[in-house]
Amino acid sequence: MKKIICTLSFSLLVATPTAFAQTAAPAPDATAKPAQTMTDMVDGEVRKVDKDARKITLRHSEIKKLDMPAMTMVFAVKDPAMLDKVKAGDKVKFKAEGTGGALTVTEIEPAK
Ligand SMILES: [Cu+2]
Repeated sequence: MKKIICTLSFSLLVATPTAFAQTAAPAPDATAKPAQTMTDMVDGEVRKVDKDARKITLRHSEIKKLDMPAMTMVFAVKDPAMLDKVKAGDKVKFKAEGTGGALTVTEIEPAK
C-alpha cells in the first residue's frame, strides 16, 4: 500500500514540474528571514563530552537553519580544544553545520 502511494506522488511530481515550481517559488514571509539569520547560535545543554572521539552530546533547542526539532544528539567537533571549554551539565550556545546524521559543532561557548 505504501509503495503504491509513493509511486503515485512521485509520478505526479514528475508530470507537473511547472505547477510544482510555481507553488514552491513565492516566499511571502521573506521579511522574517533577516531575524532568523541574525542569530545562528543554538541553545543547548552539554550531556556528555568525549574528547578521545572528538564528540559531544548536546540537548539542543530547535535548529531552524538545519530544519531540526529540539532533541538530544551527538555532534562531532571541529576542534577538540573546544571540548576543554565545556563540561557535562553546562548550558551553552553553539553553532552546527552539516547534513543528516553527520553534524559538526563549529563554535561553542558557555551561555550566560
Ligand atoms: Cu538534533
